[in-house]
Amino acid sequence: MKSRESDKIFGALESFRIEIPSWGFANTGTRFGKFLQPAAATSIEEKFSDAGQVHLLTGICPTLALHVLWDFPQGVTSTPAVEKLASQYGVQPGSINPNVFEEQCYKYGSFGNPDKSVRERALRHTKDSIEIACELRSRDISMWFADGSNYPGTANIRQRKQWFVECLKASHAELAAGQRLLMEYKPFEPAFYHTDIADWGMALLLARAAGPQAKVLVDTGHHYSSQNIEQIVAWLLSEEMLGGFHFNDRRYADDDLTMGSIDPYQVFRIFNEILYFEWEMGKRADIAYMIDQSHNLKGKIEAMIQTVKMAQELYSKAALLDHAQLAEVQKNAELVRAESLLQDAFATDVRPVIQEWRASKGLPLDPMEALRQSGYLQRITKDRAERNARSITSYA
Ligand SMILES: [Mn+2]
Repeated sequence: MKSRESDKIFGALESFRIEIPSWGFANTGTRFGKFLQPAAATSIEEKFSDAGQVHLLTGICPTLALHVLWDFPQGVTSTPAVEKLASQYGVQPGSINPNVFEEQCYKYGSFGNPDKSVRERALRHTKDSIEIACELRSRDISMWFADGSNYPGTANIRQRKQWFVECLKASHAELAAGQRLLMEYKPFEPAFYHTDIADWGMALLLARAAGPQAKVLVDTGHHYSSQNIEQIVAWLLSEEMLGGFHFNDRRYADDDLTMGSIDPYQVFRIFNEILYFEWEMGKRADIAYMIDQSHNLKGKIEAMIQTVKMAQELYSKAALLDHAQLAEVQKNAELVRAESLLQDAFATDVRPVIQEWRASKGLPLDPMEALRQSGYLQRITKDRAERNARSITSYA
């Protein structure tokens, strides 16, 4: 590889960071059941410890996304303990994820629930979550709603939209300066007739209604099959409304498979749109790159390192593209040359340069191998196996 290309990759890697989720280290499963893993994390301390390993070995995961219901059992009073764990394990609290979908009261929705007292409860939880974020100096509050309905005629869709606007405005009013409210969308599941925030257009309208610190979050698994996600990304960028990503891959629906495991070219095309935008505007796009995956079958820490490596490779490939040249051939409608620029960058093996970058940072050349050699997996398997085996789980 030419040194100019290596320089491009080094430049891109210098600032590329990706956030990992606390729930990615816990025992989770499908709706049919969980396969328990002996090394899974069952406490917030174990989640921080595992995330600390991923950051130690990759050097690019300094923050951990936290889930209010699962990681803050005592709400805001749990924050000093979380702060202590953050400094102990060298990973800072990242985005704060409220949970308004799990409790019994949310059977018919949260911000869209026809019962005012339930909407108020969901709003109170969101405000508490924002307070937690303030205490922890977390910037992003990441909102995902399971709200929707299963049968035609059972929900007043327009009324629910209005309730969402009201609750989101009230949530936005609690944000500190610099904080952001990220609005995630999803076409279906758990609701199977209508979902209140079903696509990027609805998320965009609601974000605009909520206030200037609200942006859209794109979860790559939350689209219909064959949807052109990079086009959505390009539109949100041009509207200055792209706040962040939840990366994962899919074959059928919201499968939460490992990023790039099914269609790495799609992730490359998304990164390309972002880097093309940044080149054209001469500034960085303010985007939170996050992973939203929780593996049921793969080893959790290994799966996370595999994902982070993949993200770094696909981002590096996109960074190779010569955007001045791309703009030129697009202008001249040189179709094959334009497409080939993408294909050539995608086909380039960037792994040797990434290894050089890791060496320059004193990081292990192969983080996966380093994990296997470290003895960490053996140690946590031994320490946690008994507790995990006792965790009984059943679908019905
Ligand atoms: Mn998500």
